[in-house]
Amino acid sequence: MDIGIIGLPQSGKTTVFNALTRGNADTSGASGSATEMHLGVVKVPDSRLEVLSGMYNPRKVVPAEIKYWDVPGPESLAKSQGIVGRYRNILQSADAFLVVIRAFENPAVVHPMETLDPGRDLETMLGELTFADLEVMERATERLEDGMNKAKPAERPAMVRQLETVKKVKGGLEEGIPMRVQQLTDSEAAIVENYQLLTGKPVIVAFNTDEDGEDPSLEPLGLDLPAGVQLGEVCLSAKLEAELALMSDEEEAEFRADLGLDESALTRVIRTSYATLGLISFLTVGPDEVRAWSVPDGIGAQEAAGTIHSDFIRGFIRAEVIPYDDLHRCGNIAQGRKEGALRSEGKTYQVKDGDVINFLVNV
Ligand SMILES: Nc1nc2c(ncn2[C@@H]2O[C@H](COP(=O)(O)OP(=O)(O)OP(=O)(O)O)[C@@H](O)[C@H]2O)c(=O)[nH]1
Ligand SMILES: [Mg+2]
Repeated sequence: MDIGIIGLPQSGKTTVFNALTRGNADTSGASGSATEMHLGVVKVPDSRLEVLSGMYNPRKVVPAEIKYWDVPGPESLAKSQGIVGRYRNILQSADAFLVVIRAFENPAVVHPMETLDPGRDLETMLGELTFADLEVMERATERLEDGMNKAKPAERPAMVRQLETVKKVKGGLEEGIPMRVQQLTDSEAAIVENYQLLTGKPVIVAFNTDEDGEDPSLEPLGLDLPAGVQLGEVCLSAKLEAELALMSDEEEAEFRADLGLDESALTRVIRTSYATLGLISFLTVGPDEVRAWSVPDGIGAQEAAGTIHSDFIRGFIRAEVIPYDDLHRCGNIAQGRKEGALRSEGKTYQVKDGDVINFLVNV
């Protein structure tokens, strides 16, 4: 999963990136720092893996991973030039956006819109995503209309369907409705998928707060969001978290205890990301590896097998499933089987978070 960190200039994107990835990327604003893209891979903390590793002594333990990208926006983002060109190209391959919203006071850091106003900044960023998509749909409309004039009769019906879909989505965007909450049929959705629209991607709002003072939240901002739009939200004091992330584990634990911060920002951001994207983890165990796999909630067993290896879809026979808690209690799979906690499930079984699964496949 790839999450693009975006936000207004100087909102703290790189600091958030450092906090999440234990990184040390430059935030001084010195030459070049704001144009450099940073990539960081984060292992998703999962205490179940540690317990299972104690039970199985595997050669390796493989947590799920999230890739965070710190995507520097153009200076002009707050001055209505928008998300265009290379910046857009990078953003369209992310799976979701973490939108950093400045909520910290710091007179030394200039706000591009002068005053501190999280609601306005969030609306600006959401608006930029919508504008960027609108532009894509406008260009697509022109191209399709142009192409229709030159098309052979046999090609026309497909182009008409495409054009109708593009115009429908464009109409929605003009009303400020993100693509992901527009009512589209499956075939319409398949057509717009080709355009990799930014408003098709889930958004997690990260309020970058001061260490003290009250945490902001979405509700009291009273945003006028279109029906059905759900935003994930999380607060973090990025500067502090970035400093903690560079300490040794012991030192960090000590500081957190002193500051009364129990969970790291990373844990909270990841939990919010999973909830917002509707992701769960299933687990596989064995002497070679104990591993977590992230999949969409509601996925069927056969499709889940395909995340391990694409051949497993065709060769799927059945899945042996035991919930993590049961396996932990029973001590091993054989005992789980004896106690009836291990179930044999077919293709359409809906995988649950924490299922420990052994796929029986014919490949
Ligand atoms: N007080 C305080 N300052 C912060 C916080 N987060 C970031 N800053 C400061 O704000 C400035 C900008 O932070 P960056 O992380 O570079 O912001 P950015 O969004 O990556 O900036 P650009 O990439 O230049 O757009 C730096 O001087 C940070 O130290 C915070 O939580 N509290
Ligand atoms: Mg930056």
